[in-house]
Amino acid sequence: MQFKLEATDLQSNARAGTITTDHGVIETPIFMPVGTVGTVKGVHQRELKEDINPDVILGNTYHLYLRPQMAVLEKAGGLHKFMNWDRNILTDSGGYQVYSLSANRKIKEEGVKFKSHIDGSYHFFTPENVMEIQRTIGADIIMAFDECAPYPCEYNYAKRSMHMTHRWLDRCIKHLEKTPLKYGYDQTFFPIVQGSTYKDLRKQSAEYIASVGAEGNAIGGLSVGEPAEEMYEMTEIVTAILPKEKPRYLMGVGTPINILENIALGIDMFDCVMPTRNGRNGMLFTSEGIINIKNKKWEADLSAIDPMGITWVDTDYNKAYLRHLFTVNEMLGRQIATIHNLGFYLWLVREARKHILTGDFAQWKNGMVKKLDQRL
Ligand code: PRF
Repeated sequence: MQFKLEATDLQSNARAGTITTDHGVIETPIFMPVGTVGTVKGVHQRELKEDINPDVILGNTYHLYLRPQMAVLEKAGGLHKFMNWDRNILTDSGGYQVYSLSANRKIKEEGVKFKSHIDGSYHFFTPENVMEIQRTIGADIIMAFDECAPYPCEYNYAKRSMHMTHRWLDRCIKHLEKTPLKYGYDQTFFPIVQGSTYKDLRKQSAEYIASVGAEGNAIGGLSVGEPAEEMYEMTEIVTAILPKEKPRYLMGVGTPINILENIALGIDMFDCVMPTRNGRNGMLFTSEGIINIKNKKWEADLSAIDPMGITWVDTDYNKAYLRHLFTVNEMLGRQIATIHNLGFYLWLVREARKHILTGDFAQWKNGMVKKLDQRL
């Protein structure tokens, strides 16, 4: 993997760059659509490519390990071939889903024993087997196995958890070194900063993560219920320490405003279920503000979904029609909303990139944040 820093904003820490892997170039800042279980829910790969056009999507170790399981992915030659996606994929390690999804889990130094949310069967994740699973899935960027501490979190728990995440990181690195690549293209490993909302822990974790010298770095444990100001404060502490010449990925963030504010703090990569999940529930992020399309207010409103027309669905369909599809519970409604929202998120980060390159990012961002906050 290669990261090239193209520009840094003068009034903020925003950066524009490119990440190049064996599956192509990723222009940063980037938003990565979430394709948890081998599909960006509700969107064909062809639509994803042609209409939304992201350079990279996300997959999930936890989900893919449970279904379709590794034997199938190995037989297919990896997730890219299995799902017919020839651009970049990043896989999360399961170090988050295992805490948020499994019915019960026991975290020990050795690893995490958990109960599948699908059939109740028991499984054990360790830093070692999670690296092997990610080799088999075959994503271009793979993540360390970490513990995402809950919020709020007692200082002593957060500290112990952070140190365990660091020890797990050492085990991930050691095991990866002796686990060969499977499919003839490279994989890049990103470690994850933790430390909850404690400044000293965040600083300590960022220093440790920076010291291992990985090709890119991630920040976890944020956007888990803490106020946005606290998240920004933690991002700022961590980005001051992580090396400038490597990409920085803020995991699971966030709203359009969260994304812009964190770009200003020096983050290059984001992912979040918000555009897809909230879209399926009728929440649209538009150039005019946030819309709940299920609201009666839109019953006879024949205006375009979003007059700015980022993707074709925005102007091919009107608000009343989309509301109707949601009212009668037709799946096309959820598909249209998903394409719209992903188109909007990708537009937003591309605009940010453009403004970083032209040098007026901070000004543009401040104007945009005001608009994004409106509810229609
Ligand atoms: N760790 C991992 N994945 C994550 C997170 C984390 O802390 C978060 C927190 N927002 C989202 N996804 N491995």
